[in-house]
Amino acid sequence: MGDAQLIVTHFCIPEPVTSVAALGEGFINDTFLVQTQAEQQYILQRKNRSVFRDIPAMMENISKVTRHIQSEGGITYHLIATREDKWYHKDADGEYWACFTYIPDTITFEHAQNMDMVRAGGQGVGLFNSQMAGFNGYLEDTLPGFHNISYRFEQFAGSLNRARSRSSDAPVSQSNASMESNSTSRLEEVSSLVDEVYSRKEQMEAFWNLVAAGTIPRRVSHNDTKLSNFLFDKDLQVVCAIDLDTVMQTTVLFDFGDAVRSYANPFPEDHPRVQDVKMDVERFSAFSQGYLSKAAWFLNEAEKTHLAFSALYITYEQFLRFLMDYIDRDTYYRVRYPAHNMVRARSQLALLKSMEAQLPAMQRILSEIFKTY
Ligand code: GN1
Ligand code: MG
Repeated sequence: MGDAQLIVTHFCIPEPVTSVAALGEGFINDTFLVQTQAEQQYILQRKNRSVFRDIPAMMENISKVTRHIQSEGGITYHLIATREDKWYHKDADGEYWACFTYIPDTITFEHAQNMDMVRAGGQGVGLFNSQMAGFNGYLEDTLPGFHNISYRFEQFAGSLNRARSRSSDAPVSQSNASMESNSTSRLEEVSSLVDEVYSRKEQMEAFWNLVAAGTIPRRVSHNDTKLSNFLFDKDLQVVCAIDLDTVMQTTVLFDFGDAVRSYANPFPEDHPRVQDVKMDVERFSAFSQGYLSKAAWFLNEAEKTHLAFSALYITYEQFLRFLMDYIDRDTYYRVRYPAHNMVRARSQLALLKSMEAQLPAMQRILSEIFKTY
């Protein structure tokens, strides 16, 4: 905390700062709320260096996107420059920090409370995609392969190999032996989940190939549109997208799909009772209505055709990533208890299975909505 108090002085905040306090529990970054003598508050964030390998490029992307939204008359946060006129401050430990305005009178949620909020969420994601549809600048690919499933398969194979070699190369020393047995049992424990990953491999690669070939066009997308990355007002209307760390030129289908993963499930992404977890068609319908009310105008035929499947793709990818991190002994996502990543993986798999069973219904709902445009 002392750190953050000192760091904040590097940014050109016009009002005198009165306090800097930790805020929320992000999976990736560390976030602080900065209060000042005036009403305006700010967010100070230590960006995660092991996730984001090129933070200056990431901040440049964020600055382009926020300026574009402002030029469209939309609401977004404003980046605060440092005294050296940069969008980030690099501290003595090599850690990167960024600062931006806090948008007042807003709330975030972990999951949707009711159907109106689901529809509003759809409008929010659609609005972000639509505001950026006319952007003709260039964004850096700051997380190469982020939603590229072929890349995730390579990572996954690496993680399985590491876990296997940890057990076969097990050194004899007592302390190491107990560590190894722990990782072997993690892999054994999830062997049926590993099979679930591979049984869908070709299908998922086929979708990615459409993106790689440009059949599904590249556009500016948020790439992390879960519910908690949007601000709501007191009437439960979406104010704007936040957490723009992952903005890149991929496909808006990833934004639609990731949001469906989060809005259409009545439970949080780590809900442990998998029998409760499902893709609720009513929620899917409300979300899609909201999304398409803002985004239908710019989607091409290929995007419309593959919209429903994008939800399966992203849910599958998330299942794979949580499972991989469990096998890797929790090196990426912050966990609250030892089995957390496995619980998350199982929960996402249950959601995926529910989507698979309802894919024809999802497609019917979307075609009905398209008819109204
Ligand atoms: C991470 O940063 P945060 O917590 O909004 C992750 C997303 C996952 C999400 C799952 C850069 O998002 O890809 O979908 O957790 N972000 C990164 O909750 O890996
Ligand atoms: Mg976030």
